Amino acid sequence: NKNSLGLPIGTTLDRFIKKKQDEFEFATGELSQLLRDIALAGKIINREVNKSGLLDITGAYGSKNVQGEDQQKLDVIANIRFIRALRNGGQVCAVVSEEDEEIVHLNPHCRYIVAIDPLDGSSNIDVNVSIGTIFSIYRRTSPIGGPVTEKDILQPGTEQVAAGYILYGSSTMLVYTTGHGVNGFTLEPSLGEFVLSHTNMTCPEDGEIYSINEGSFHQFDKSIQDYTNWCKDQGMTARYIGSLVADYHRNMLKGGVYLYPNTKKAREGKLRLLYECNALAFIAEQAGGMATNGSKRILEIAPTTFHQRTPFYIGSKNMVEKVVEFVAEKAEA
Ligand code: P6P
Repeated sequence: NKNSLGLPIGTTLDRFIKKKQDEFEFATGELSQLLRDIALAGKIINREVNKSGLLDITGAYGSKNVQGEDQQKLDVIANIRFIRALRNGGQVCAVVSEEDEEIVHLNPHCRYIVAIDPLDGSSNIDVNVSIGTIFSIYRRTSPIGGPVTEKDILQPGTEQVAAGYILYGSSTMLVYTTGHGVNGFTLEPSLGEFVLSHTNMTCPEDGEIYSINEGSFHQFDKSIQDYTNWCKDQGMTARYIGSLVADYHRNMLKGGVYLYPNTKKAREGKLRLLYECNALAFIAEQAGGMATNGSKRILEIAPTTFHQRTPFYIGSKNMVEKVVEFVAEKAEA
């Protein structure tokens, strides 16, 4: 089936981007080039991920990232590769990354900001479970040529010009949106090309899958405990891979809801607003789904710090609305 651009399944990412550029006047093609740069880095990481068991690049790197988590070697390699690809691609003025406490300044004469989690779910690498890259793209608000400011970085999710993820799973997929729907590309390894495989992706309004770490049940607010029990009473299916991109992608395709609530241990939740939640929230909404922190649309949260966390409920619209119902009841109670 063809998507709204009349491009058949199997079209390469390059041709798709070129066609979109013609269709949506992507200005000077800078964003197109940036998307290509990200896809290139994704192919390189894919190669590393697929060999990680053989090249002794699994296991902890001996250093800790800003989150205080042991950095897996592949985390560090992915961060280096993505930042190098963005630097060489020549479209990006600054990057905020899960792996770097401070902003990485690239070319001050460029207009795009990238927020990225180079390799999310890296604790899954050693046990060969799917992992993912998550990215958001913004236009800077400060004048080109000048220094990149905190204000450039701390933009709400509504200001994203593009967002996407790469899922290194049973196949490697790039899924992204520029605000005109969501399309999925599967890597054809023998060609080294991402080819269009999922056009105009939509998230079913309802579903039977709920994804939450029930090991933390006793740390949840009562409203989330009640919601989790309600899911069981409905006979829903529990699926939790423990890798955000993989859990999100399955729920978007099949219908479902992913919850990472605030807990006694993670008072603000665990997931990061700038380079995890905003990108998936943009994609979810473009696919007809929904993403909230329990009381507010994720995309409308005004960021105050680079690495801030947020409670995160995302997926099928009607299911997320049900979570909000339970959370709101708590608020009224
Ligand atoms: P927990 C992986 O570390 C991650 O950031 C996400 O990919 C995943 O959904 C979540 O944390 C899992 O966290 O606390 O359930 O192990």
